[in-house]
Amino acid sequence: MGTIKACIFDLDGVVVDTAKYHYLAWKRLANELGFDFTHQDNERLKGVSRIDSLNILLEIGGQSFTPEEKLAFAEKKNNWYTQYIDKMTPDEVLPGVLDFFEQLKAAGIKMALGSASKNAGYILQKTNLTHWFDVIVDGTKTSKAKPDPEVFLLGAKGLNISPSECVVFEDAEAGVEAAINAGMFCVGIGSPAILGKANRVIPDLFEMNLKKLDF
Ligand code: B16
Ligand code: MG
Repeated sequence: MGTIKACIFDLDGVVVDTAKYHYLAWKRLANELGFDFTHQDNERLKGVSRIDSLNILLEIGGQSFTPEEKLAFAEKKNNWYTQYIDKMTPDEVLPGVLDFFEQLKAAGIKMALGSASKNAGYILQKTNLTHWFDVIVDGTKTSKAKPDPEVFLLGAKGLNISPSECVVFEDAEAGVEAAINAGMFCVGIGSPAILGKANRVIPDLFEMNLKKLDF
């Protein structure tokens, strides 16, 4: 591809590992409803919105509730989840992230966040990452969930950079599809078996640097 002018980062699974806190909070809800929720089940929730995650969880437990009851469960889970976020520190930024961010800043490459999470602003604040981003698009600003490209297109628009000049870093299958649907180059973070639709797959941002960005 041509010159890259911007990098757009997913949050959970790319910059920080909040999936473990989502897991603990969803598991607590499942247990309260009388069924188990495994790590394998949790894989299905990565990159998926809060309410869609709840629907998957209830499907796993074989239970159904009214929309009002579901909203109350989602809120309950979020309260438990944010109690974990309250305790987060800058030490929880994943390996290689800050080095790569520094390189991007020095090279004048713009940076945006493209996350499904409504808690993204709070997580960035707790981990001291807010200042790195020129634009922050999170679950409070989008109306369509990944794999819809909305979150990443809003990021490019906010940066005033064409989608074809953006690279997205994503750990979830739905997120990779969203990036490709946005017409962006996508680097998958994690396993090639799950992220096969990405243009490239690496295990973590520790494996990324400015030179490798020359796709
Ligand atoms: P919240 P990302 C996503 O974040 C998580 O991967 C997903 O598990 C979660 O359900 C979703 O955010 C919504 O999060 O309940 O905090 O609004 O990977 O898009 O940064
Ligand atoms: Mg993610």
